[in-house]
Amino acid sequence: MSSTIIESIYARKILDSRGRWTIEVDVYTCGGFGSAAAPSGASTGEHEVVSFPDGDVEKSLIELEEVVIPELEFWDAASQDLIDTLLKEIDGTDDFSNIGGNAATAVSMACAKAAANSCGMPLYLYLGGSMASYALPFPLGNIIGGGAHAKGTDIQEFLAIPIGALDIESALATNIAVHSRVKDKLKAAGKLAGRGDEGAWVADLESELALKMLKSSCDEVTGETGVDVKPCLDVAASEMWDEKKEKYIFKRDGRELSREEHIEYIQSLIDEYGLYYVEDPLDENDFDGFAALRKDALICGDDLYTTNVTRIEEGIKRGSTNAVLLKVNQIGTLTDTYHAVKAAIDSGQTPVMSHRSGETTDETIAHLAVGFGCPVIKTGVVGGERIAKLNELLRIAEELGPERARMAKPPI
Ligand code: 2PG
Ligand code: MG
Repeated sequence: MSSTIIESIYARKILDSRGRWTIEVDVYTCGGFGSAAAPSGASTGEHEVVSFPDGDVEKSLIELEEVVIPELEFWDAASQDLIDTLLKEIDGTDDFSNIGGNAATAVSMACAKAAANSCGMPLYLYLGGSMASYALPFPLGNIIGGGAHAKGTDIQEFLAIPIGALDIESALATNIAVHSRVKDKLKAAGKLAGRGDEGAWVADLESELALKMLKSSCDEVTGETGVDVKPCLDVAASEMWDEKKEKYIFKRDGRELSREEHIEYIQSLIDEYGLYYVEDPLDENDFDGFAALRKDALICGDDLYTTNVTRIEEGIKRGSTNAVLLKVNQIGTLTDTYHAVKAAIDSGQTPVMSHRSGETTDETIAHLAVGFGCPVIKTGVVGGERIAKLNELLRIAEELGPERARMAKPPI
């Protein structure tokens, strides 16, 4: 019997970094083993698949144990496409509302990991094939966090990307330096209000003042280390958009902006602060609003796309973005995530592999970023569930060796 044939599968609930339950799945094949856990979002997109049926992790577990697992025994873990199709067929809806997107995600990723392990390969190599270039992604790290993740700034994430780093070790060290420089500045200003869901600092500040602090910290660290590190934002603007008022509401700052004023404001932030990357600058249904922003920065769709090929194709057609965020549990399977990456790459968009705000110590996305050829990975700076992915990148670099472990080409 082939070594990738599934012998048994176990599903359990485990805690995520917010202390909420999620699902972990173990897959044993004749010749190997793979385990994966699904993360959870807080600022979830309207078009994402459902994480748990009726929000109930127990219901997902029952579906897994009574329906999915008995079906999958003796399937070939290497036939990812067929397994992912079967998961969708068993669920029978187009948003995984029966078995739950998190259950599907954990099964899908665990099967890939078990197949890779059975073939004696690391996951990135198994996914990428022998022709892949295996460049290391630039880590996009959350430095100040607010929005749906913490009671602080209106804008959800103020991030840094060490785009001048020549190796992954100095890339990680650069983000850490920015993270601690911002802490010093917030402390000195009496504005440090703790740490949020992703290990980012919570700042009792207006969004633009937080951005100023991030920018000056990036500039100082660049000056001291010689590694160019640039400020970035995840506006998560759907959380600010008030449908009735037709305004973007900055609650903490006490500002309300019309759609046109908001577009102008975001463009002015990009220009004034030299932003390298801006995620979800507008509401998740405003494809044309995204298109109005100049593309000399990376303009990335997260809630806009929800890792959904149909939505990505719509954005490409309308000129909405030049970057696509990828989260497996937004769409529920590894195969559909791969199709989303491919749709992005084929149309010249930059694929960005991403964590969720509620994470586990699962390290899979480090392999997905390298194996799928994503030049950027968004996965925080500190905290056990964040460094699980960052440390895996160090291990991958070590395995590739100094000759091959080079950083990706900067997307812009
Ligand atoms: C985001 C993510 C991760 P969440 O908006 O990009 O930072 O947050 O997982 O809460 O959707
Ligand atoms: Mg986002």
